[in-house]
Amino acid sequence: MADKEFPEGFLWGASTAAYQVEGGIENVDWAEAAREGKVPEAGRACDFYNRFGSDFEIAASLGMNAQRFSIEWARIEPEEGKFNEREIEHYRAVLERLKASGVTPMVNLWHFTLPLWFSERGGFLEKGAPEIFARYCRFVVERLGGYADLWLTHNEPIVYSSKGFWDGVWPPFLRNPLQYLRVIYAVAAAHRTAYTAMKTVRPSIQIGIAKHNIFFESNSNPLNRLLCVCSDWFWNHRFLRLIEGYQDFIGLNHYHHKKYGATSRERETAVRSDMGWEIHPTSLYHCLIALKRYGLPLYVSEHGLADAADVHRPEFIKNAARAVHRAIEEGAPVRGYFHWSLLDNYEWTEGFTKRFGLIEVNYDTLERTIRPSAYVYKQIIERNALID
Ligand code: IFM
Repeated sequence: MADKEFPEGFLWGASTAAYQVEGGIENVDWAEAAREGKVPEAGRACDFYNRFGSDFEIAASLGMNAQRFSIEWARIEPEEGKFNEREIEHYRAVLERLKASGVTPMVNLWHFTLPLWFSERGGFLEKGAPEIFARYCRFVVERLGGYADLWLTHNEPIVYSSKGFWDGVWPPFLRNPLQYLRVIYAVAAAHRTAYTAMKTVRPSIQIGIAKHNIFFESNSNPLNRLLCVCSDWFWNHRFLRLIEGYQDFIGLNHYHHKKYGATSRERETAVRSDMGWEIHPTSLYHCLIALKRYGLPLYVSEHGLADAADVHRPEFIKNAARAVHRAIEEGAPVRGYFHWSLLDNYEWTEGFTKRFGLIEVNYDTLERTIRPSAYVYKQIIERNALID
């Protein structure tokens, strides 16, 4: 790899998730919670379900050679055990579209939202959940496995359990430490069962999860050091250990830096996104290096920020490329980078108020406008190299 260049064939893309962009998904736990007034409505979202073709064209005009998207489980299996071939055809069209323009897909099978019939039975805490989830994954791979090599079963399992079972702000709105731990183990079991089922159908596909990891640091105080080590172990590595032997690559979703014992000056001077999250220029690099220990190919499956004014995103993207490049130089087998997100979208409890997109969406007209930062990304992609 020459000085500033990335390896040949490096994947550059963006990520989306079905419920956040597609629109018209009503038979999931989140839609039910919205009807009950507990979370904002997603409604027609970005209408990506109908506009994926033109959105992918914009992505291609920016030079992207990869896209990560998710399949909505409730579309494929609207009732338990009853599969909807028409929706399979929809996702086949999505994959055909990518294939026609030579774009590599990364397909995610579950991104937070559960079919209502499954959540009403207890979701992943239901006995038999691993088999139910694996049956769905297997069905999709039977039908669509020939279109993609890279598959994710789950997105951010620890975030899912923390928000839904500890903080109680996402469905099923519980605050129960025991259930919180149980669901983590249950989701890991579901992944293992799905992995085996998917590999049986198509041994050649590569399967991983998208793991949300945080860069933890501490000052020299021994208590803070201990907190840092424990947080790192539990948040970043416990789940990956639970699925060891059942993953062919690791997807890293990265957004946060946490320093135990940060000074008030450090806290006050930190640059923050519209979510109030600190923008740390090297945290991505540290998280990638920490994943070297697994000896698996790595993809940055999400990395981005809410920045409606697009003031921080250009430098954020340049720093992301620097972080990935440095990690590769130091031996981390990073194969691709997917920015979160391709489009502005539904940001869960924040509704449509936070803007993560390389492409701005006008929610009244659904018009798309490419943000200036997307052209910075385009330069990096076209040169397959750092730009300064
Ligand atoms: O929007 C989310 C996404 O669904 C999962 N990862 C983090 C993003 C930003 O919060």
